[in-house]
Amino acid sequence: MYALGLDSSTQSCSALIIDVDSGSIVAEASVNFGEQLPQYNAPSGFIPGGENGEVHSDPRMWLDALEILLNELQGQCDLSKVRAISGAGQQHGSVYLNDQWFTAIDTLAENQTLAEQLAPTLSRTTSPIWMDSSTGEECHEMTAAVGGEDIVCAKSGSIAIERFTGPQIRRFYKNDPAAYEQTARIHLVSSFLCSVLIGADAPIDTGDGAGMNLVNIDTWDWDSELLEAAAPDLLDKLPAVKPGSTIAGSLCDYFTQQYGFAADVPVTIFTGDNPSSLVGMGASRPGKLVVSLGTSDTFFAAMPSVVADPAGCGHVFGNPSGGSMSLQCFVNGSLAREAVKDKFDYDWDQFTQALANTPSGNDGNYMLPFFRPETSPRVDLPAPILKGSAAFENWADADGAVRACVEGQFLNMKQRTDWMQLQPEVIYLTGGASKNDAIAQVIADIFQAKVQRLLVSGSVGLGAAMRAASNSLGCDLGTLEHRFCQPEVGSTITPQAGSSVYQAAAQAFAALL
Ligand code: ADP
Ligand code: XUL
Repeated sequence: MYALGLDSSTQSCSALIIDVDSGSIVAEASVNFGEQLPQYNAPSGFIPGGENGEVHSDPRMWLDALEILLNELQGQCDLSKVRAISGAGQQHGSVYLNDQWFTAIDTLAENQTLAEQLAPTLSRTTSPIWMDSSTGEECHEMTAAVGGEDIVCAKSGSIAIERFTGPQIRRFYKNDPAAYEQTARIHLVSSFLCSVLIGADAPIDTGDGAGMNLVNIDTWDWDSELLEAAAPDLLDKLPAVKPGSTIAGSLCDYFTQQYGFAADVPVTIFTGDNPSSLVGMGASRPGKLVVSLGTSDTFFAAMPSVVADPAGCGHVFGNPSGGSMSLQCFVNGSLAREAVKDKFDYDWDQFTQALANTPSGNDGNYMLPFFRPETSPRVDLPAPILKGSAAFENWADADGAVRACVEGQFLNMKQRTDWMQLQPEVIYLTGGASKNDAIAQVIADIFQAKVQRLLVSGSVGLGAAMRAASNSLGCDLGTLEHRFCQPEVGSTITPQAGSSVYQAAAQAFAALL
């Protein structure tokens, strides 16, 4: 039995098909928007040159990509063996549709492409995506309307954020009230594509829905005050919010006839790329955390209970396999580690050696390692702050500075994520810096937990395929994780420093902050 997982992301649309019995991946394909669909003028997946922070994409491009992708998959395997489908989309992006949408989606004809048939249903020709930062004013207005940041955060799991869909909808309503009026349905990228597959209007899941500043995380349904703060009559324009285990419908005739799928294949409701990745990394139950050490560092985990960050730095989304998940971004990440490395003209080997040359706790030398404005915590320093020996404070202790940067980053990560009330059994590391065992050791010591490197490629699509298999094929998610999400052999790092070593450092760091 095969399950198909789709991933419509910023720069590409990819898919993979898993054979749930043998635990193998039977087909994999990806369509790069910029390269394969140059007619949409989006070399990196969005239309360049947007003004005032606007970043938009053409939703027809996502539809064309889906068709190219399915064509490619059809060449790789027998699509009639696919018995379950789900998918994920880049979060926050929104698609605006008029009242023709409901009929058009139900009557897709094979002699025309999806983009051709659905173009007349767009009430806004382009879609704002997550990179759009044009809505600062609308964030302030929504926050003021409901009574402050704390209230928005407690209700929706995040303070009002520029890229989130609620403020984006408000801006559209303010700038083009007539087009807003003509809008009968607003979908996320995920629910839009799910609708297309089932040939009917699909719900939004709690994972992607929570990225809108409109869903209440206690009821997991639309919050009337937030809706009112965003735009008039918004409830009528939104689909229902449903848990990730919901079957949205079955694959419509357009796809069975065009691409050779079997009839009546169940399609699980789509989710956002980050919630899907939680599943694809094998971390969908509490106790496992994922730390991605990329340009920025990102921390996400299934949560034991639903709480919002009282400091307003983190985000709470629905967990597609039940409950909730947290996501928190640390902007300085690799950028700060590189800044220290480059300051002393070190390469990564010398950086790693510096960690080996210095003791845990760094002899009482501490750093607030923020080289650029940070979101966790929300600070904007002119330069990092150093406290310790005179040489250290004057940037004359290269190895001490390297350790202080890395220790400062993960002491900060631990303190800023305390609100999630997690008890980590294992921390899965991914991203470019995860190959550095010396950094992984600091993480293991500070969190006092085992650290393992994950061999992930395509965790978003994999998570979608696993969700489909678990919801429609009766597969146990734990068994699927065991088959598809194994950490790299020999990558386990256990804590070496005793739990007391970082107690003084944690206090000193908090005081410095
Ligand atoms: P993104 O997906 O955000 O583009 P990656 O996950 O590819 O980023 O990570 C890239 C980063 O990994 C680089 O910016 C670099 O700072 C970091 N990196 C690469 N090699 C090492 C290493 N050996 N030790 C620490 N960091 C490293
Ligand atoms: C999360 C976010 C991005 C997008 C695109 O809040 O904005 O991660 O989901 O990947």
